[in-house]
Amino acid sequence: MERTLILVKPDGVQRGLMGEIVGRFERRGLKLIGMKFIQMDESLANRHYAVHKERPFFNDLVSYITSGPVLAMVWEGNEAVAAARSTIGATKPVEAAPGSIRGDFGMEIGRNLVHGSDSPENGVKESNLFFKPEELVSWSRATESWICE
Ligand code: IDP
Ligand code: MG
Repeated sequence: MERTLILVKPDGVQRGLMGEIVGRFERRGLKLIGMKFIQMDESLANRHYAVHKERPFFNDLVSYITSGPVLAMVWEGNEAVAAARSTIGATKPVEAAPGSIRGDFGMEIGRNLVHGSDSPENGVKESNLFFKPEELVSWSRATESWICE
């Protein structure tokens, strides 16, 4: 079972797209195990985007992600990382497939609405960066056998 950390970034929150975005993961069949609405500070942003530290867009990225509240979530499922990334779409919204979140709502890479972990290892690491163990909920979904054989 994999976990992925999903963020509705500040542009998604400001544009009133939280419900739309949550609904897409929910309808896909991923299972929500944690959710909180937070203002990221610079220290959390630096840790979350540490792999991008040397990139020319790093400072803009930190400003963007800390510019307003984000909706942070952990979603669980078989191959949850790949499933979430295909629901999110390509990093550059103009190249993202129509039907994906970025392909339906985005125009620019610096306003691409959503974050999703890029590997199962990072799914666990990033979930632990945003959530304490007691903030994640273990629950049985009544529809489970209709989503997974
Ligand atoms: P991902 O979000 O699709 O995994 P990454 O390559 O991990 O994409 O980049 C992290 C975030 O950094 C992107 O979602 C985007 O917000 C931002 N970013 C990536 N490349 C650029 C760029 O060339 N210019 C501006 N922002 C960028
Ligand atoms: Mg990434």
